[in-house]
Amino acid sequence: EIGITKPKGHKVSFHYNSRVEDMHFGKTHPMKPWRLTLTKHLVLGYGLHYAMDTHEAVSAGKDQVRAFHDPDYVDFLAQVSPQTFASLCEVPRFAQHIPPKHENDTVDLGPFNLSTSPGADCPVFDGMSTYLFLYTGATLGATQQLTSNQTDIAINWSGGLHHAHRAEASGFCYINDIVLSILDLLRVYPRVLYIDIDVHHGDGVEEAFQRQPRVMTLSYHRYGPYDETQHKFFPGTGDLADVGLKGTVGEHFALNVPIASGINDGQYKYLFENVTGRAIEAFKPSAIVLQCGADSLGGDRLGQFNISTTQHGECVSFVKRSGLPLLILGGGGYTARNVARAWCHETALATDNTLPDSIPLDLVPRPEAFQGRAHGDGKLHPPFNKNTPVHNNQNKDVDLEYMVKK
Ligand code: VJV
Ligand code: CA
Ligand code: ZN
Repeated sequence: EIGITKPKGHKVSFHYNSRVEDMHFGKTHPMKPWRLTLTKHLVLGYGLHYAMDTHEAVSAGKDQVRAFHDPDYVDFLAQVSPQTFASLCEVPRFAQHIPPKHENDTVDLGPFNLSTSPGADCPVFDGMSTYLFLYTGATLGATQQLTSNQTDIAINWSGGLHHAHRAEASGFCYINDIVLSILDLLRVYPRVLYIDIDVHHGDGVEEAFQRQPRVMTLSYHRYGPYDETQHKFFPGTGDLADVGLKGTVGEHFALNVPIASGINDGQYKYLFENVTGRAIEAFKPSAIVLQCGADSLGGDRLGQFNISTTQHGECVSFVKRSGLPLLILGGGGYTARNVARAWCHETALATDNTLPDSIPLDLVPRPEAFQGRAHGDGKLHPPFNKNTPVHNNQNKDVDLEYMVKK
C-alpha cells in the first residue's frame, strides 16, 4: 500500500488526453510523445490520480489559437498532414511564408518553418493537427481551472512548447500553448511570472511578452558555444544582458540565466532559489506558470546539465511554496524514462505526497522501461552511474555568484 493522500489545504488538477501518445515525429526524431505514456504509467502506478481532479483534455479551437498566432498559420496547422502538405504549399497566402533557400540548407523548408524532410526539427507527421490542438487544449483547460478558482495547481505534462512564434514553428514547437495560457491568465491576474527550467531558452514566450510589464519571463538555460565547432546551443538567445525590449515599458521584465554545460545540483539550487526568490519578491506576481522541461536532467539525450530528478523537483517545491496559483507544464525531455520519473515525482510534490523510491513495477504496464542497471534499477531516483553521460562542469562558482548579484 503506497498510501497516496489528497493534498491538505489546496487542490490539484491534472489535464491529459491519451490521444497524444499515438503521435510520431519520425523514427529517430528526439521528441517522443511516448514519454507521456510512461509518465502516465508511473502516475497511475503510484496511485497519484487519487490525489487530484483528473480532466480529459479537449482540443483547442482555432479561434483560441488565434489569440496569439497568425490566422494563416493557424489555418495551415489545422489542415496540414503529410498528404496535404504539398498542395497547401501552392496556396498563395501560405506560399508567401516559405523562407528563401540557402545553398547549404540540409532540409527543404516549407511555409512557417515546417518540413517533410526526415531531419527537420519541425516535421509534418500523421495526426499532427490533432496532437497540436490537443496539447494546447489541455493547457487552456488547465488555465481555465485556475482562472475560475476551481483549483490551486493545474498540471499539463503534454504542454510547455516554448519556442513557437506567432507565424513560425521552431524547435519541435508549433503552437505556443504557454503564451496562450498567459494571455488568459492576464484577464484575471494583474501580473504573471513565467519560469522556465527547460535546458533551452524560452525564446517564444520571452519574445511574445517583451513589451509587456505585466508578464515577467525568467529562463534558466544552457547558453554559449556548443562545442569546438562553435555552434551555439539552440536557440542561441537568452544572454544575461537580454532584459526585455529596450525603450518599451517591458524593459527589465525579462530575466535570463545563461549556464554553461555540466552544472550540478548544488549550483543549480543556488542559482534557482536566489534568482527566482528575488524575482518573486520584486515582481509580486499574482500567478505563476512553470515550464518543467526535463531535458535539464543529467543523462538527457539533448541536454548538457547534470541535475538530478531530486533537484529538478526542488524547483517545483520552491515555486509551490509561494502559495500562488500555479500552472505546471512539461516541455523538453529526451531520455523518456527519466522524463517520466521527474514528472511523476513532481506530480507527487504538487499533491504533497512522498513516493517510495521503489517503483511499483507490478502496477506499471511497461516495467522493463525502468528496470536493469542501464534503466535505473526500478528506482524513482536512480543515482547517476557509468551509463549516464556526464558533461564536464564548466560552471565556476564565481560566475554563478556574479549572475545572482546582478
Ligand atoms: O539545433 C537546432 C537547429 C539545427 C537545424 C536543424 N537540425 C535538424 C538540427 C540543428 C540548428 N535545433 C535544436 C532544437 C532543439 C529544440 C528543443 C525543444 C525544447 O526542448 O526546448 C522544447 C520542447 C535541435 N537539437 C537537436 C536537434 N535539434 C535534433 C533534431 C532532429 C534530430 C536530431 C537532433 C530532427 C530529426 C531527426 N533527428 C531525425
Ligand atoms: Ca529554460
Ligand atoms: Zn528543451
